[in-house]
Amino acid sequence: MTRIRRGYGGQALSEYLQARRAEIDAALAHVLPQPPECPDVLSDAMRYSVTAGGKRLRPVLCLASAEAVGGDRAMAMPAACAIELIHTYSLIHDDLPAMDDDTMRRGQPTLHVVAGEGMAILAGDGLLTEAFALLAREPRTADPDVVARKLRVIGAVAAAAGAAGMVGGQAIDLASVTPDPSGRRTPPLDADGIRAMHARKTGALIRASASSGAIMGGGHERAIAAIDAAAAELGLAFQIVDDILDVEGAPADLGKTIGKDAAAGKPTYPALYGIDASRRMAGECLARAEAALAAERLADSRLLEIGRWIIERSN
Ligand code: GRG
Repeated sequence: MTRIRRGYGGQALSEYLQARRAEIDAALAHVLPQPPECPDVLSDAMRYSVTAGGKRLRPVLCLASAEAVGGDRAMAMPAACAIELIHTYSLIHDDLPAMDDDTMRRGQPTLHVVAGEGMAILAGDGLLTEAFALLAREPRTADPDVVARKLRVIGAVAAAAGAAGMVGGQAIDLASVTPDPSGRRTPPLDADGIRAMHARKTGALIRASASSGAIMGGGHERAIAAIDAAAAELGLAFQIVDDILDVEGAPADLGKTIGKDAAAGKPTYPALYGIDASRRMAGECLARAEAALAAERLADSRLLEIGRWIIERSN
């Protein structure tokens, strides 16, 4: 039975998520490049993956962070969309035969299966680049304060998505399971190495989602730092739960193949600590996130409810 919680502002989280996802989907449809500026074939490929589904966790977190600091979520919508474009690019490239070689994602055949590898690579490249064009362009205003916030967000998102963040984490992951062309392998990752790899690969963009929302919402520095710290914990909880779902999840809920981590010999939280301890660790992340938010009187916001959803989700 679905649990209905009447949370912050009297609205259940499920209703809040539904409303935010509808806004995000409408905004995404608007920002995706279209013909004649963009070739039809590329436009179709980008749209296929962006509209294939997905929880929209990162953009929801971005908008909720703007609201948590008392800001206008419309100010954060371009950042929310840009981050979802970057996330979608990362999934497209991660699914390629040269990386995870997955044929299902978000309940649909992966882009390289329907459009070919070359087009999938280009669609990912296009989404990444469009994301930064969008961050630079919107919100359209000459207000120097908003322009300064936009520049700060561009820097934060670039750092989170790039070599020191998601791309770097993916490189560590790839090297840990694949020998290089001369057959050399990197030493297996230990528990600290795995945590650091995930902090880059999935945690950095989740953190940037929340901190960008807080920045665009006009939050003060201590609030931005508290939201950033809480999101770092939520990012780790997200990854732990992702690993658990790869063991125990239902493929129909997840919309992708499960059991691939274990089959590839990847070190995961359940493999290292067992399922029960992994669940406990995810709960501890949420408690630390709550402490970080409470210190700045931000615990009474949607952010903690979103944290609970991250832990309780089935997809
Ligand atoms: C290719 C540069 C590059 C990076 C890829 C994020 C990533 C790095 C790979 C994804 C592989 C993966 C399944 C990681 C586990 C965590 C994760 C990002 C899951 C997918 O995110 P969700 O669950 O997906 O938010 P939806 O579809 O709901 O948006």
